[in-house]
Amino acid sequence: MKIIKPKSGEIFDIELEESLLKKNRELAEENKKIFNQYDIKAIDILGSIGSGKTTLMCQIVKKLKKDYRIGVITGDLTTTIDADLIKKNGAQVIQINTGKECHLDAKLVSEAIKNLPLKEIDLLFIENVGNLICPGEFPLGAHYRIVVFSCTEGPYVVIKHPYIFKEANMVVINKIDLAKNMKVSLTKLKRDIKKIKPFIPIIETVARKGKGVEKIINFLKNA
Ligand SMILES: Nc1nc2c(ncn2[C@@H]2O[C@H](COP(=O)(O)OP(=O)(O)O)[C@@H](O)[C@H]2O)c(=O)[nH]1
Ligand SMILES: [Mg+2]
Repeated sequence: MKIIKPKSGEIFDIELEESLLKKNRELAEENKKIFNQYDIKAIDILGSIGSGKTTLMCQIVKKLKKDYRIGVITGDLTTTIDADLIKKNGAQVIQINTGKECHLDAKLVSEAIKNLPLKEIDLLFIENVGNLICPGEFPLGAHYRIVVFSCTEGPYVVIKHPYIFKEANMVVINKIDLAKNMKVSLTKLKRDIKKIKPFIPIIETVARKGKGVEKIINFLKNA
């Protein structure tokens, strides 16, 4: 089959993109310095729309809030649905509405952290806009990156998005309660992930019921 792949210089905005990515990386480093200065552990949560990021966040906040002061930055195009849900569970939340942008960037996060009481936060979660492609190239300054995908995204979600998995520190396979219905093999999905990143921790969850959330928490406590 004929496959068209652009060569270097054949994509219109390549130069613009390179300087933009460089600037973003610099700002991400600035953000990380601020997190370190305030002794905050920052964790990026990435995944498609509906994969279960917010549900997981709520479960994690519920379980950790007695021991840690938690901040959350939620990215969404226009709504505050996720922010409202997470706030109810007991975290300090800042919403970023990106409008038409399909991902957060380090500049937006640097604005958000100006509005958080950093001295009163131990753990900061950053839920990105639902997307498995664009956020990959935009580090935000977090120390760890968790990629969440769900069984309802079908059997090819990993092999179709290799780059996002390369940059991850942990992968969560959510909605395993629906794996059989979706005719998705967890063994195959895990094999696909290990081919991209052999030693990455993989945690299976049913976020809606809190199943598997303890394992994520243990990883974070030991990270
Ligand atoms: N069956 C099932 N549904 C889930 C699970 N986790 C989340 N959901 C549902 O999936 C939908 C999208 O979840 P949400 O956390 O908003 O996804 P996000 O867009 O990644 O933040 C909601 O209706 C959740 O209740 C799960 O483990 N199993
Ligand atoms: Mg969400």
